[in-house]
Amino acid sequence: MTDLVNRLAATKDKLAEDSATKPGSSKKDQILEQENRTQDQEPGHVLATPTGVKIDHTDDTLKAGERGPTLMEDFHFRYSITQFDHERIPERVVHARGSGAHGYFELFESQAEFTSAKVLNDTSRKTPVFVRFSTVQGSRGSADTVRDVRGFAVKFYTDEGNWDLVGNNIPVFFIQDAIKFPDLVHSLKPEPHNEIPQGQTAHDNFWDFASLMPESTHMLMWILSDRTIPRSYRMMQGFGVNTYILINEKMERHFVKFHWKPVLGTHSLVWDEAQKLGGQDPDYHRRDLWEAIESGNYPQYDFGIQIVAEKDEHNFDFDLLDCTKLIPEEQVPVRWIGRMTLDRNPDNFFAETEQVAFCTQHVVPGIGFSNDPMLQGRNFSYLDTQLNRFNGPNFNEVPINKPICPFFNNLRDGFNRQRINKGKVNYWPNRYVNPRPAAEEDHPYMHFPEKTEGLKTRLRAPKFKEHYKQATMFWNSMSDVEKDHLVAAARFELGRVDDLRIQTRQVENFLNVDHEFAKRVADGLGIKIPSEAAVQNHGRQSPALSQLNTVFGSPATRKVAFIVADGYDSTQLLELRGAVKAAGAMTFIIGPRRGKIKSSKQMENPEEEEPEGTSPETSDYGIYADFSLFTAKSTLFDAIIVPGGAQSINTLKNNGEAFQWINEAYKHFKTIGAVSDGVALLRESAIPPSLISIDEAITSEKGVVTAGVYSASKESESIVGSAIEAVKSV
Ligand code: HDD
Repeated sequence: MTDLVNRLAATKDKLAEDSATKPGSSKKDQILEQENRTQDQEPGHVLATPTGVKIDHTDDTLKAGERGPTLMEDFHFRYSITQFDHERIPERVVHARGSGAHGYFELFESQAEFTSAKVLNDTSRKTPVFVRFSTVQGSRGSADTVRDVRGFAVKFYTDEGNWDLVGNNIPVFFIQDAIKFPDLVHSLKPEPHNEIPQGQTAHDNFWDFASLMPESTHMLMWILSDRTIPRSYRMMQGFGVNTYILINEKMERHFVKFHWKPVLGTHSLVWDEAQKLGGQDPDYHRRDLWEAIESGNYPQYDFGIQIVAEKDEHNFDFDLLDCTKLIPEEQVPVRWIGRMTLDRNPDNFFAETEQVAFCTQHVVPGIGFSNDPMLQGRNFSYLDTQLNRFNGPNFNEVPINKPICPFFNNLRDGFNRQRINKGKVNYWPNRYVNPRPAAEEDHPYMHFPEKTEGLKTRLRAPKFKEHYKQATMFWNSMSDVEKDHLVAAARFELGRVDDLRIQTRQVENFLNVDHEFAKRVADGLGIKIPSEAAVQNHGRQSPALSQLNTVFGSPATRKVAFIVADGYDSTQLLELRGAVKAAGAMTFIIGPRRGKIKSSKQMENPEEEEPEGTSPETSDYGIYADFSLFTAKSTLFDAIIVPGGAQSINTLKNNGEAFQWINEAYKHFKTIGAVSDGVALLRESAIPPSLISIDEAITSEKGVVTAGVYSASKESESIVGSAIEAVKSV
């Protein structure tokens, strides 16, 4: 890892130099620029119809007299309404709710040994990418923070064609064979009779199906873990899930699993927080991604591969073709070989994020498919679904989907064809020998010439039939707090199931994972289970599965809220805020109202005018609140800090919202800092008094940091420590 960081630093300058000439975001931009990208907001444009006819009046329809009927002749009106009536395309049948970003991929270590794909063997390239993160269950307008799998789909615009890596933030899947996908999705979507519930799997149909499908057990453990309530799209892992293959120049094959790992670490919300955020800010993840990129805090993910040589294919106690299983990292380490940076927000949500069309079958020479029956089925489904979404096969011509490399073929026409093919022939062979089939030096796509034979059958291979060992390994690998969360999630999900038969069957399935787990879930549901375990826990663990083994200790991009009212101590606020900012966190001022909050200095000398030109960043007269205690809640922040100032604290003591902020932040394991009089406010909150010291700075286990006596620098260090704690506590 350190190696990777060093190499990153070394290549950073080089990449900056190269970006003007090498393929990179700029290349995709140039192509998009040539397409129909318009700067609608630039001054000087004249209103016109889609046929280019200028229009001088757009506020009234054309009528026969002031009070007369509207005339069919009004083509401007008809174009306006027709376009509007047709604005929507069908939302995705799953993963309808999503957010996208542009960026680039850099490779640090050539993988030529395994693959002929230039994107994975030429370290001088900087490949443009577009990423779409999503939830699965909810519709396009559903909330971001629901308990759900997150999609992590990446389109690489390589010089050898587009490569789509369509993954999730969980490395395994519910089912083993694509033929079960429609059943799975029907079961998890809102129920068919009343379209309830939205954005949740906590309902009878999902658990009915899941409890009848033991192969889903491993995935269910992940679903019930904190993975399904990520803190941010910037703080979640990504996995290709299916086993793919890499093919090298010698036409040798290796099996491969793809990984993404966020540089900021893998972090989650707590359930109560996630539920509240669903109402307080349904766009929580979308906004977080957008704002991070706008403020230059570009999300980054390391890219890794797990490689299995063909000769080792059968050396595992699971089948490599079974996507309900992962390859434990302790068995086959992940080789971290590159990094993706997301550095640009889309200009237009519909044109880019909505119209981006991912297909697992979009691979480039050197990358191929294993016989994983899910992957094979997906290769059919994604093209089919895009045909439905785009009303035909020309979706690859939409700017966001268009390859950046030149390409020619005899595919023609169809709805909304953009390309104007010149020339007399549209078939092969033809008298112009054009476009000719690629020669070897053109590096064409070669399907791996795998020998296959067998009887036609609907049977599954023997190792596919074992469903519990890895579910047990997942449970064993969780820390105590993660186990608590998992049990609570199971109690919640199954607790929303009305049919006792379903609850019972699912708990009986959990008995195959671990007796203690099943018992704890059963206790929460009031279900009896055998006192003895039917199946012995094998005790195996994979430490890489626990989120406690992720990156901690960096407050970078974390959101810290300062709560103040008129009469706050500006010296304390400015020092603390400066220290928190310097540590890389983002700071926000929260007051009883928006607008200017006056400092104690200004309150004491109300007549004294603030000198002209004083920066709001440094003013000791007052500060502007970004939110009021009413318009935002502690759920939106990672840590809160209460500076002193007698009058400010007295006002806050009479404000119920202020206590809600503090109490909820405490309940959600967030860091809470207070200095001088601020400590008195905490004393009246629900935080146990034993965690609050009025004398000196302490950092308690629960992340409450207080300093009753404020002396600059010493305490601000502790408070910055508290911001760092904020990262640790979520
Ligand atoms: Fe899928 C969308 C990920 C199994 C059929 N899937 C979709 C998206 C992601 C995944 C991230 C959203 C892409 C975007 O942002 O536009 N899907 C997965 C993973 C799977 C998986 C990781 C398990 C290995 N999917 C899967 C199966 C099938 C599909 C087995 C069908 C046989 N998936 C689709 C789809 C979607 C889709 C219906 C809906 C919209 C779209 O494709 O473009 O075709």
